[in-house]
Amino acid sequence: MAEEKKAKQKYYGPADKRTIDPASEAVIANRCDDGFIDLFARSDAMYPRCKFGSEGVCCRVCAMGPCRVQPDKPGKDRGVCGANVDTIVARNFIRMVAAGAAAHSDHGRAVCETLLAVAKGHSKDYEIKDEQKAIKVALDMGIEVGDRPIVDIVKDIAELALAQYGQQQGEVLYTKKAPLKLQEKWRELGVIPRGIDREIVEILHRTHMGVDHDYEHLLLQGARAALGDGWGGSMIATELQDILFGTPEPITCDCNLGVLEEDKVNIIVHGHEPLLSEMIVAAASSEDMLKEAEKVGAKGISLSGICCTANEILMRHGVPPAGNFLQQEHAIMTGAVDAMIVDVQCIMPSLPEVARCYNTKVISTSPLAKFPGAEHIQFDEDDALNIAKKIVKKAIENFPNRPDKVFIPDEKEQFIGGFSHETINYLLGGTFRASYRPLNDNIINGKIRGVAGVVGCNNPKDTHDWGHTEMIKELLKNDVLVLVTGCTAIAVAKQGLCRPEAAAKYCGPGLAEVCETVGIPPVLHMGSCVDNSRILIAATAMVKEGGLGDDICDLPAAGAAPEWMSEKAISIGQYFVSSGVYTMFCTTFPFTGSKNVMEELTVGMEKKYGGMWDFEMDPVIAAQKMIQHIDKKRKALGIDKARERVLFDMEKRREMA
Ligand code: CUV
Ligand code: SF4
Repeated sequence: MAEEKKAKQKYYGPADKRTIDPASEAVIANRCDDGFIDLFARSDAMYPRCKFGSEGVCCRVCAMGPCRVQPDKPGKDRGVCGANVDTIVARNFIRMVAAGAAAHSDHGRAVCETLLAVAKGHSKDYEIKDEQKAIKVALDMGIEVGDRPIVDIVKDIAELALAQYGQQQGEVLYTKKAPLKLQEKWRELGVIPRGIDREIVEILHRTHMGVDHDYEHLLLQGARAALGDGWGGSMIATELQDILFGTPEPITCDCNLGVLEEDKVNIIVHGHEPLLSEMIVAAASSEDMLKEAEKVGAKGISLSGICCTANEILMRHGVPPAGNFLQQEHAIMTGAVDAMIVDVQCIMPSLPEVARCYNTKVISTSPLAKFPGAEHIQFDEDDALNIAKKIVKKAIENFPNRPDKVFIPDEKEQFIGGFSHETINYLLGGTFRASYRPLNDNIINGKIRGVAGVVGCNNPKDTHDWGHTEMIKELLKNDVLVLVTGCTAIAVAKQGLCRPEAAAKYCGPGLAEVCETVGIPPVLHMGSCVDNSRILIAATAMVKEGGLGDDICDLPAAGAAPEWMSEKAISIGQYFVSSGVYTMFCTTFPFTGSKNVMEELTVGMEKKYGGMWDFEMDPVIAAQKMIQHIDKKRKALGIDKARERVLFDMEKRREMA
């Protein structure tokens, strides 16, 4: 093991383990040695990692560089153009925001276009599944409802949502959903996004050689583009997907590689946009496809997912996730996958090569994304079901080509997913008087200490899933209710934390009591990465319910991404911070090379937005810092005493027992 990794190993997890997931561990042990190098080995091969890159002080914005700047070495403390570390780190930071916001927002755009086509009667295979949600969204957007036909309302929604992308002036519509006090802060700072695309483009302009060099000014633009993601592109994606595919409700499901079935055609969808995966769900359960499967000797078709597309179809159909980000190769390495269907984001280009050893077909589908070695069948919303069937048929035809060595691990774990903002509201308050009151009351009386949103990816520098699990267990033990999305959600669902029984096993007494009374797990799976917007809405609902201050930054709440890797995570982190959330990142933080930028991301941003970034390698210490922040907020609200009383009462009860 490289020296650098050795030095950091205690923060990355148990040194002898690649993963804490027994399913992945078994697959790795059993893997084909046919000349490909698995992702953990590839990660190790990258040590020592470039120190300049790791700290964010390498600039390759223009061809006078690359400039690797060393602030303490006179003569080397600036790039050729004179840019110092502050400028370079801030530029690198907001370029990550731009890429992340672009990815989420493009996802939202595709949803708008499909919804518009449905309203115009073009995309015959989709329908408006949730009319109630459509009406709610219309009201939010200020679109007239009256007794207009639903398709007309939906057409207006789709058009207005699409217009948010190209809007040049004014304010992105959904920012008006935020607490008033927060909107005021944003307005004063000039960070309300004018249009979703415009802010992303402006980042690229401002970070071009020789434009904006003031790190604080650059970071403000980063915040503006990130808000255009969280309260723009991502929120549009979530809200319009609910109209198109239904608002999620709690649903019980299995997850992990054990969901693959040896005697069935196994199809995995991997990527992000549910437009395709929804149709694959329909195609895979259609009569004609099942007949085709029978013809090749299969006992049916088994569909599962990887990454956020898994979360999308889990939330709405109970299709099981086969794994999270770091399991994409492992799924293929079982030899049991007949086709992996991919669209965009978080898909490793290694897949076709791994797939060759196991006769798996990798099929790319997005007009944006091709993978050397994969077959490309382009998806088209206007002929969605036919194309989905064509793709499913490819998987069926591949079933007889299974390799000799098929190895499906036994592990699968049951969990509950599907906690949209709407269902949390109903679960807590009841169908007739949906409300966050009981949640707020339980926070005020101290049974629940606070709420944490833990989200994000896996990173092979870490022992797979270890950071998520350690952090969340620490939070639960301290009575913090946890909301999860993305690969975190799949990680801890596999660990058994997303089932009601976890309350008694892992939670402090207060949180356990509340979860048991309501019948919910202590970790609520809220969906995919774009569904982090559901967390913003839930936080706003808590503020509006009353008793916990009048802004998101007053809430005893925190956010985290313990095993992050993608640029989307930086965009998410920034819109959380700019919305007032204390946001903790672990594993790595490639901005530490500038003291001033680090100061601005923490102290500076807390002054501006009430939320701040923090970075801590150790996930347990990170959790403790989140708890400290929650306690600080409880104290400011004057509800810290209530909690002491609760603890005292528990102690008394124990004494009596
Ligand atoms: Ni969009 S962004 S690895 S799939 S959470 Fe998973 Fe989530 Fe990160 Fe990617
Ligand atoms: Fe170097 Fe400046 Fe060009 Fe960056 S923009 S590569 S610091 S000369």
